[in-house]
Amino acid sequence: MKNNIYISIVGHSNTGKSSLVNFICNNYVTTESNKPQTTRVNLIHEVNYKENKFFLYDTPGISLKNTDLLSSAMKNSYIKTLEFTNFLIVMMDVNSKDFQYEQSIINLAKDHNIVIIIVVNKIDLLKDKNELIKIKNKIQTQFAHSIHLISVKTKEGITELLDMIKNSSINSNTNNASTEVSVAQMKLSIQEIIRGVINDKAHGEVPYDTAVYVEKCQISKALIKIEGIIAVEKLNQKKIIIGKNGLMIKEIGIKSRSWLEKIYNKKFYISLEVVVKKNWKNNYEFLKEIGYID
Ligand SMILES: Nc1nc2c(ncn2[C@@H]2O[C@H](COP(=O)(O)OP(=O)(O)OP(=O)(O)O)[C@@H](O)[C@H]2O)c(=O)[nH]1
Ligand SMILES: [Mg+2]
Repeated sequence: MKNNIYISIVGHSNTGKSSLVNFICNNYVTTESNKPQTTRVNLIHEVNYKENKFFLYDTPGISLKNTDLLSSAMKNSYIKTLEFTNFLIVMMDVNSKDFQYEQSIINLAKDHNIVIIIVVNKIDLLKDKNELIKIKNKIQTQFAHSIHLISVKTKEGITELLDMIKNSSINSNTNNASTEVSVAQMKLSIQEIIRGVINDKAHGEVPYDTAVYVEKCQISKALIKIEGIIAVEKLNQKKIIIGKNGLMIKEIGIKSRSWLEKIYNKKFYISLEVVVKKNWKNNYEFLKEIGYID
């Protein structure tokens, strides 16, 4: 029987959490970009790894820049995963200097039965490899947990990390959460995948001002039918997303369909409508509907 292992990945924005999850899933399942605050909601990904089933939770990282309701909901959303996760990957990058936020996460996790692993990403950025040992020693003075150095870019250290999780999972309690990825979770993932495609295509403030809401999701054996809304803040953003003669929105639909079909291994039918929804980031009801707030 397969062992179900829950792994939650937390840490500052831009440290590479989604990149790591992407790499592990070997799919384009999470939104990745240079813009911080890309991930807005906890997203679950299911992967088989050497006789185990890993449930990976990609969580939003904090960035102190924004003060809207959406940002404050994002700031704490990782806490929900502490209830049932077996492993907590606290992600930082080689240039991290202040560990206060990471310490506060670990303090919260202490009350739960969770194995904590500090993962330092982006070691490829170091020109002098002798620096690695110094960095590891410095971080080790701050934390009593094991520290793993990785680079998602060059793939260094990732197999070792996954093997370590697999090997130490034998004694962990793995029966806390449901083993089914729910329709609600699936809707969230679909929303974020479509948002990822928009991020790739649009620039400037459009990605941050855009939300995707799956209004209807009909699942049958071979087909998933999606009716979605793309909400933006301003009329000119709506025009950008629709594009000249509707070309952009068409491309967004095609690209999203191709990712989704690859990930879920089913046919997708997607219809998208763009609406201007002013100040949606502070609209409690809308954030709730979209799944950004419980
Ligand atoms: N050089 C280098 N860049 C990386 C590495 N891993 C990720 N990145 C880059 O770091 C940036 C942020 O990566 P994300 O995976 O979106 O970061 P995140 O932690 O999910 O960010 P939030 O969702 O905002 O919390 C992207 O531009 C990645 O390409 C790495 O190993 N080396
Ligand atoms: Mg992310």
